Amino acid sequence: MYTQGLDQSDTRTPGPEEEAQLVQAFQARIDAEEKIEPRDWMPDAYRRTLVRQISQHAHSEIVGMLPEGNWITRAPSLKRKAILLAKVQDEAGHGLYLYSAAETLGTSRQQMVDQLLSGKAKYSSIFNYPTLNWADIGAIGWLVDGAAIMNQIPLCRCSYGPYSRAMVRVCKEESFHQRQGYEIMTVMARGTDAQRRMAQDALERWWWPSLMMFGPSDSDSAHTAQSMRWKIKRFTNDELRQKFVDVTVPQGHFLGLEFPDPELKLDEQTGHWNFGPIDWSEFKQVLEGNGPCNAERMRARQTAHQEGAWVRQALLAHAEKHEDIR
Ligand code: BYC
Repeated sequence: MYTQGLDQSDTRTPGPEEEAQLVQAFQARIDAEEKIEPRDWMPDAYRRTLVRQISQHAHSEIVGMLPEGNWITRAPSLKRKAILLAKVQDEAGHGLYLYSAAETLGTSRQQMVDQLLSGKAKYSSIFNYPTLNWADIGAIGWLVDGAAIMNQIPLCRCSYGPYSRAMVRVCKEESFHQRQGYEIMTVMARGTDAQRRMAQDALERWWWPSLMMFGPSDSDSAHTAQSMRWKIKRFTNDELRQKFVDVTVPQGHFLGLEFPDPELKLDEQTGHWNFGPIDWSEFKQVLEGNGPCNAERMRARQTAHQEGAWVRQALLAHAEKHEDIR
């Protein structure tokens, strides 16, 4: 649907004066809160930024299926299994809407997947941590999907139309995911001593990596300033991280859980929860491929891609046959 007519766009290169006018008119549209659509003129850097962010987002959804998929066969009841299965399928759907949104910018799915499989493209740091027990599934839903919603609700107002529209449905589903995670944590925190300890342990392991999901601090963020001007991002990384902490800490305390941060303290004057320093060296290590599960995640995606080759071939053959009949 999204790629219709993309091949008809104006490919002529404008001269410097015309380009300056185009850039000015483009920024005026952004400032007026107009949506930019696939066939509209846009600066190359805007297109590149979107392809980078949307494709990384899509890869994160797909790789994000792995840590949770690990628990589908071991969920503690049939009901939990059905819920987890539906959640993991939702993540696949999110990946597909996002790849489609990125394709409207002129990059093929094949190119994006190749970049992921060759290790050139990033995906969210959070999915390089292991899911050791069932409480981790609760912690992922509560914290990881909670952080994802905080980051993604503003993306529903992103200046690029296809991305912003894809995010509306994604956010609705993420909100269900967050609630199912918090519900698992609630049951465990109110269960036996052993279950309570599992919930506490999962919070301790997932808390800091969840804060890292929002990206480097604003002073180190390469892309935030320009992405804010283009209204791709509506808040900075630090602003969203703080919002997440403010919403999540009372939820944890309500369950009687303790956060692994001795510096966590409510500032009565601002109403914000102050928190201790993030270990950015750990974040850097994970981004460089040295997190606990980076190699395992990449291997799993490469194997899935190889083993799915026959499905892609069969679908293409079917589509060609269908074309011949028409
Ligand atoms: N992990 O200048 P910055 C989900 C990179 S899926 C890895 O601040 P930007 C879910 C960044 O890409 C959640 N890399 O960048 C799925 C950049 O590197 P490059 C995924 C990170 O783009 C299944 C460099 O660091 N959500 O929720 O302005 C189950 C400098 O950063 C990370 C999205 O993708 C990271 N955490 O801001 C459950 C949301 N952080 O590209 C849940 C869409 C930063 O120059 N993306 N980097 O090589 C965004 O909102 C923004 O891209 C970010 C980063 C806030 C993530």
